[in-house]
Amino acid sequence: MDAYDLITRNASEVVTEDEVRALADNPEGKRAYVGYEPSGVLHIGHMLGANKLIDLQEAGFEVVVLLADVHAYLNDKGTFEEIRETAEQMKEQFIAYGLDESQTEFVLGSEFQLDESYVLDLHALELETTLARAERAMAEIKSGDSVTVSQAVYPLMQALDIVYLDIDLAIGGMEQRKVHMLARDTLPSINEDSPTCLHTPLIAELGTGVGKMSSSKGITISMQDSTEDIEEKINDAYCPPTADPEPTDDGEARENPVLQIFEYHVFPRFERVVVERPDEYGGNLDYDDYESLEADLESGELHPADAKGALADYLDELIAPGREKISE
Ligand code: IYR
Repeated sequence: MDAYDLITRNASEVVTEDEVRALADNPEGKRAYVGYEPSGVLHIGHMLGANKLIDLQEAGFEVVVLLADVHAYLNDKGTFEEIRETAEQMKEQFIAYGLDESQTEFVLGSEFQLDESYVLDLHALELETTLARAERAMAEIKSGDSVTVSQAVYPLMQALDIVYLDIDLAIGGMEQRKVHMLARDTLPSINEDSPTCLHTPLIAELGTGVGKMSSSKGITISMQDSTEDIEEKINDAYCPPTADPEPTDDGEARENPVLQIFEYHVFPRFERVVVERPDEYGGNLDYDDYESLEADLESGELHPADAKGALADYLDELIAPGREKISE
């Protein structure tokens, strides 16, 4: 796989493609980052971001994980002490998940976001940004119903982080895209370049395939789950024999979360995927890419129940090292 394909594999969008091509031409020493509000337990969304960082390390990037303690505080996620403690747990789980400690820089937001120059640049961005724009950027990130002043400051700080961490490529889930668009539009006002961005997909809600999986509602998969929890959740998941399910009767779009987890979580981390089946049901199936597994599910060669059984096993293998860290 060439550098551009590795950088962009499984991405929902890149902004812009030309800018990413320029980075792919010479990725050595380039810096990419993703930021998270610290939470004690890594969930499947964090793991998806980590998979992208692993791709980028392989392509030659330096990788930074921002543990956004000040952002979590501004988004009403707890006291500073609580947030700091969960930041440390989160870092350990990222390492257990496979982000090599010697190749990954973990930074706490408060290490640089309280410096005078950062705060003055932040005020300069505040002057350039309407409340309505900041509010729109936060639509898929904010906790609570109304938007507080702290949550309007939040996306501007996220924009500045890109400058202060000297980032060439900003990574985030699709829910971060409006913050990144705000960053692209406003950073030139303080004489900084518009950042290049890459957005990772969101997995569909596990039980229904309607809407997106979220840590705040519905079912999610996290490093807290036992082997049995994972088996149960995947067994109950929505998995029609197609990657492109029909919309609901109410016209809502549906996706297949089981196939998405194979595509975005399993195949990037395992070279081969074996679906075990007794001989009387045709024996084991062996895949070395996602597309052939999808094709077999669609043709009926692979039964959804067998696909789910294999998915639970592979997910469990990915989660087990982080789970052990939690119980320490
Ligand atoms: N908005 C992210 C947290 C975050 C990400 C980055 I990239 C930052 O520079 C700062 C904060 C979230 O929703 O978790």
